[in-house]
Amino acid sequence: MTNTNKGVNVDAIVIGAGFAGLYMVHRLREAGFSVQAFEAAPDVGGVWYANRYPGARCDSESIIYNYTFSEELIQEWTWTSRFPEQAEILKYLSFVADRLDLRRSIQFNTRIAAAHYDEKQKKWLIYTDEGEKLTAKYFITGVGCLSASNIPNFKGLTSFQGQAYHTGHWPHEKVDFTGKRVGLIGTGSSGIQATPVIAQEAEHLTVFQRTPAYSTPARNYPYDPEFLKQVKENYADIRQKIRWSKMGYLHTIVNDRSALEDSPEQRNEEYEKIWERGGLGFSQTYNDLLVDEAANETASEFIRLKIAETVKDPKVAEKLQPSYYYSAKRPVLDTNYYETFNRENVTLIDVKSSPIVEVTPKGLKTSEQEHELDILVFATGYDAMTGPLFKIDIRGKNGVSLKEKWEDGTQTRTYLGLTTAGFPNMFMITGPESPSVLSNVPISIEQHVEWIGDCMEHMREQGIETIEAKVEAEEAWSKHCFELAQKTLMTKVDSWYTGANIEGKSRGFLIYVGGVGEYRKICDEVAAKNYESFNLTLKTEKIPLS
Ligand code: N01
Repeated sequence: MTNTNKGVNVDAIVIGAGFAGLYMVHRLREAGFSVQAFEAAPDVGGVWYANRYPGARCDSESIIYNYTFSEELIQEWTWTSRFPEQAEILKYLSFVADRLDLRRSIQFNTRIAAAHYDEKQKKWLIYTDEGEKLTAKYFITGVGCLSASNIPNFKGLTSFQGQAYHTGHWPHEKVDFTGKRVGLIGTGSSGIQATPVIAQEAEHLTVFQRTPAYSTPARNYPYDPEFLKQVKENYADIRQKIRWSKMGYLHTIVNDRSALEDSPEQRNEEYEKIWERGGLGFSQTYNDLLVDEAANETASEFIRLKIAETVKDPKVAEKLQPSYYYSAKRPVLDTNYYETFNRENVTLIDVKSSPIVEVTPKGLKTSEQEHELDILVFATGYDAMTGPLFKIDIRGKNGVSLKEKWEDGTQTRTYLGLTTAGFPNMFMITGPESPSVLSNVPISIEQHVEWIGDCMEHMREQGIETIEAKVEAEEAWSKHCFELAQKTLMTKVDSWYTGANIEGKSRGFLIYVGGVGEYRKICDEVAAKNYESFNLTLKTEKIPLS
């Protein structure tokens, strides 16, 4: 795990060694650029290195939750089940790092503290948290969209005498819940995956729920070898389909009509069919579930009835039923989540009606009572999209920080989610206002990495020294992103999509909802027009090209 390719002045510095950073390193090395990556963790994996909580598994199906750029990697790797668990994804990324010999370009256990653009040198000065300084022409972030964990600032937070963990920073050694009283705060994807697994082991599990989630069954199963053989034989076709799809998945809209066009009986039949199939396809049952309130209510009500049928205690069932628009927050998949509330050793506490008042040395106090706990699990999510970038002191032209630029309350943030005006030669892999987390993320990562690689090659060929988004192009993109999002129900519900989960965070909508295929087309057109929506300066003459 040592790095033998360390340089103080390289073409490109990449942050992160997850899906994004690994491919970026490979793409640039293949193109003959010198590249140095930094990773805070001791090994590759990114969020899959850190998210080791019980039950951690991806919601994207395994056969498409991988790189597609290399036929060799596709043929040499074999997934075991429909939804990959954390350990298997980590093993996959380690396999890729070995196979492509990537570790030699990555310095592990090193956090980048600051990245400052030097206008005189037209270079990025990069500072590690250990005081090391490097320079690079290009600065590329592959920091993940959901890597800056959020632990709410509860009164008495540090006073707890038991063990406390955030799902996103789970210890490597097994946490033993046997005979323990466990409290879990948060019922998003992480909390919902962890709950059934912890409940099986703990003496007692108390789930502290603020907003109930709509969860539909994952229905994981081991892959049939014959199916995998066919997948590998047909991967060129699969690759093409997912790269140009709406969300980077193989599943598409099941019924390309409004939910309201069907009779209640037909609708139930359709929902039932997709419910039985499992996976993320439920939100795709009809074409208007995310845009029409009445259509959405038919799906929401179907799930509420399923919860009511599953959970035996009607009072608990009622608390578990959400009332906002289904899928306006990130939809969740589960394995036996609702069933878990039928266990004797599981209690649900609604912290909307009895809020958490403080963390105490013995446990957690709500407005109604103190819950004594041995272990406290924070499944309280992330400062999404911008949070991981703000952890680094990134400064562009005139010393303006990214944080200052983005937190001034306006919508304008990025151009294509890849670049931002005032920060020349900086690229963000799956940055804010790109499809990122509203897609099968590795597919969006690949598209960004390839676009950035192509752009850098173009610059080298043309003798271009700097590239920087034009302000008007950025304004138009941010506006377009927000207008598209406003046509959906997603902007009408508080969630991490809108920044509402973090106290003081400016609201907006941080994801491009127009779809992976459409987005790819737009990015390709920008390149085909020789990046005319960017300000470009030539190496020698230092005059603007456009
Ligand atoms: O985080 P979340 P997550 N008091 O933000 C609650 C991806 N992911 O880690 O809804 C009490 O969804 C909060 O309540 P509320 C996926 O994209 C994928 O679960 O804000 N509760 C909520 O219930 C996912 O969407 C996978 O009212 C508080 C919970 O904490 C994203 O990561 C697996 C609180 C946070 O839920 C984030 O998921 C895991 C407070 N002060 C994650 N503050 C898979 O692919 C927050 N909460 C399977």
